[in-house]
Amino acid sequence: MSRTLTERVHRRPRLSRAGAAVIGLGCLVLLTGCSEETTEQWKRLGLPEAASDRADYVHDLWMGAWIAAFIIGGFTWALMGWVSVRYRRRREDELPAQVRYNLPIEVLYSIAPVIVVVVLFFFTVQTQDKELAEVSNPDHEVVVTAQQWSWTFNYAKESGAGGEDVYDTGTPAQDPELWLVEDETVNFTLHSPDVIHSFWVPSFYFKLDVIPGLDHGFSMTPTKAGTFVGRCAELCGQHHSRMLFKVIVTDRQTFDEHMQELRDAGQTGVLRGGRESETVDGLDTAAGGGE
Ligand SMILES: [Cu+2]
Repeated sequence: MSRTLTERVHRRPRLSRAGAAVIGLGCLVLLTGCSEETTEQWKRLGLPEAASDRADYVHDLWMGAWIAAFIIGGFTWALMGWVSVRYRRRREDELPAQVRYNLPIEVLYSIAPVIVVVVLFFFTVQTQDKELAEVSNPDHEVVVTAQQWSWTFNYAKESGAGGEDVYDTGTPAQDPELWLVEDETVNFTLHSPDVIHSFWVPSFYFKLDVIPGLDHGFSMTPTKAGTFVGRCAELCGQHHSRMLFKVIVTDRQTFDEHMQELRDAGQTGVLRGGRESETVDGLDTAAGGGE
């Protein structure tokens, strides 16, 4: 003898008290763990606080993509929910009408994703063009060398005594610092002597691969003073995770003082990372290979 739907519903186990307590506790932890900073980050749907003049473009693309995803997702879930309720099996011994090959629905299924991709592609290309717009006469020229497994920064407009670059370099044990001036334009050229790395400062909302044999770059203006985290975003070898650097955005005078410190320390000339890729200070391991 078959059971009725009502009987089955009544036999379902209810949410246990222990289960409810765990969920309640989880919600409490989540809510109390939200500092103002975290709340603000939630409002940006996970983006960090912006520190570059180009950040707005990516912010808008990011938010737009999520809004589109929520609308499409909400519509799809609502449709699935409605269909499940509206066309559910109402009686144990009766199957709902089984329909297949609905041409208009098939066409909709095929065209809708293409439209979504085309719209996202259009806005992505627009954003990319604005992001990569070069500044013709930047205040700073920085050649960024990514080498296994650290970074070298050549300040090409800060001539030392011999008219050469001023540079700073790091090791996996000591993160190098990239100094910039707030509200002054900078043009980055990215260079790699070994494998593909990726130059990423999350607060700038920008990331660009550093490819051997291809010295390309981008321009931007830091808009917020402070210290920011930079890292390599391309798995580039054994110590990839230690390819960190600090970005220090400051005022012009402090920047000039720092450049003088580098000159005084003898850090002038062009350094493109070849030397560092042969020796890795601070690591108890033979260096040179990234495979
Ligand atoms: Cu790397």
